[in-house]
Amino acid sequence: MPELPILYSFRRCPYAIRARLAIKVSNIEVELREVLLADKPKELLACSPKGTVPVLVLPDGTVIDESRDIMLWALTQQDPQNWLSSHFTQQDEINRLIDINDTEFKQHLDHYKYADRFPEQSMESYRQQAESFLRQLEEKLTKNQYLVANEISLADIAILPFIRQFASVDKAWFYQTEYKNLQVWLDNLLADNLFSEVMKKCSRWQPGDAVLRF
Ligand SMILES: N[C@@H](CCC(=O)N[C@@H](CS)C(=O)NCC(=O)O)C(=O)O
Repeated sequence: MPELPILYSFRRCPYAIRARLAIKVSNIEVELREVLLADKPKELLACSPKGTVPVLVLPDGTVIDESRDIMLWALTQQDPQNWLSSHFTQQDEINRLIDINDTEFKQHLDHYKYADRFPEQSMESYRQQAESFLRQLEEKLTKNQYLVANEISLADIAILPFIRQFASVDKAWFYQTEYKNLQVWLDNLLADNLFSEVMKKCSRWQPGDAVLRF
């Protein structure tokens, strides 16, 4: 039996969710190791001392410890739904959107979600700052069904878990906003079986456990 790549993951982490989505759609089998962020296994830290998830360890020992790189690794090998291959000409726009998501928007999201830890400003003020990204996405979705085209691209998948997290902070607020296309986009992507598959619960990995194929 060939050795599988190992994916250290945390179920609810948005970065890990996007990595799992790309791995799952690529049909590449990996061993899934669910970790607790508060008690990371030494095996994970030995491969990637920065201690974030997701981390993918290939059978040849190569370590990929950034979620975007894991997505690209998976889709470069197998891309049956053309998340990468249909969108080469939109690469700059895709990267730009993911960059904004991972920097500015992620910061506003954290402030909004954990507003009690950042009392310098109100929750509403953090939410308003995050809205500038929502407006950009909404504008994109008035032109196409997905962010850069009428088919899913890497941008949709990389950004989806963060918008999901944002919407969950106050669902009633999110679903009464004018971001109607964004609401439909989110609902459609979350309703896909692929999303349910990558969100299945699994117990925390311990050394010596049987391999959990994902
Ligand atoms: N740039 C990294 C960020 C990953 C990240 O920050 N993951 C969080 C969990 S959502 C983490 O592992 N934080 C470390 C901790 O909480 O100890 C990536 O894209 O993979």
